[in-house]
Amino acid sequence: MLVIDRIVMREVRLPLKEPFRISSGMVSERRIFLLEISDANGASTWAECVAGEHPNYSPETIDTAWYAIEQWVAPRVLGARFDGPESVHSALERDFRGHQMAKAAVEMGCWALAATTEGVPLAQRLGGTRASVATGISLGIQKTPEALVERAKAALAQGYRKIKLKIAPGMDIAFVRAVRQALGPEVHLMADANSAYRLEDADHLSKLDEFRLIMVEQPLGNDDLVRHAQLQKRLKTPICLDESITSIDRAEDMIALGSGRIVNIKPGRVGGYAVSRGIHNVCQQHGLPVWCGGMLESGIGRAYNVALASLPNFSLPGDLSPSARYWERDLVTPEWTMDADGMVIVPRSRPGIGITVDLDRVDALTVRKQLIGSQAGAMA
Ligand code: OSB
Ligand code: MG
Repeated sequence: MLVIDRIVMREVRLPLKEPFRISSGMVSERRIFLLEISDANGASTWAECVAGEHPNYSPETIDTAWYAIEQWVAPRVLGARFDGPESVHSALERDFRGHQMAKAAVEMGCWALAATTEGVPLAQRLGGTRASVATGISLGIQKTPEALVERAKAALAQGYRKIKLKIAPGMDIAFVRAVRQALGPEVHLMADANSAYRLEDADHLSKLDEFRLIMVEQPLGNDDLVRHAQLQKRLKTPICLDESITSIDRAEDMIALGSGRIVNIKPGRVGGYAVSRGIHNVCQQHGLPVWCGGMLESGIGRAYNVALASLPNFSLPGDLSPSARYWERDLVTPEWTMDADGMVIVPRSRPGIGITVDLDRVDALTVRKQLIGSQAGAMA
């Protein structure tokens, strides 16, 4: 039995070591949305909502997610009696459209809280089977191909198993060519366009085929499937969908239409773990690999992604870079690290998310805080 008694929401500001640019926007400081979710017995867990500052990746933002959790998500779960975290998703979907990242933060927190109270690691509670997960890096758009080559070489030297290059019109073919030439034919390279192209660009995008990328991620519209299917017919390079896959149904539609051959699963984008596992299973049944994407999470969100990536069909390296790739100092101890073979260890030694939150640091960085649920009166 799972009964949530209290949710504390916080916003923490964390500057990135260097600005991260994608085709649809740039971020230099992350507004990190953290939650502490507690049950009536005082057990609690930390969770993270991955929504960004601007609605340039998905329609949600940290501010809409804050409002959605306060107004609709928290009231649905507080005091409700769930037989387990498996039931939280359907309770949040009933007559409640959208707001996947807001829902996911609380739903995933419920899985972690269940793992904590049951005394098992989160990865095990989800059905994860891997002891460690392979990691790739997502490199933001750089000013010149040379600058991108420098970063890609450094990433390769660090052991990353996959190198993803952000592309946009005018910053694509020459950039990918330069990196392929510098790193050689064997390195697992891919490109992510974040919806920057149109189907009319199919001939242009087919120029990427000569670089033998392992995939091209989300070239067309953020909610498109039909045009991606047409594009896939004209590309040798497999299409991977990110933005377009927001539910199990959309993953099934992608497979039925042939809109892509790989899915980037971000649990925040799809509403949490129940749907992530569902998409994982559907893809597995159809022989399609999946991998775990990232949203520039703090070490708290990273714990949730690493646990998910330990499921068997996460067979391609995820965007699961270690703490030092993003931050001078993370919010957790120990910080997330990667070994020289690009592997991140899945925490298995203690119940729940498996890392400790540095509360002094979180307190020092908190710019807003709101308590919902029991003892709400004590906050004022
Ligand atoms: O498209 O995968 C994406 C970051 C923000 C928004 C969208 C994307 C990304 C990344 C970052 O690629 C991956 C990471 O967290 O390292
Ligand atoms: Mg992407």
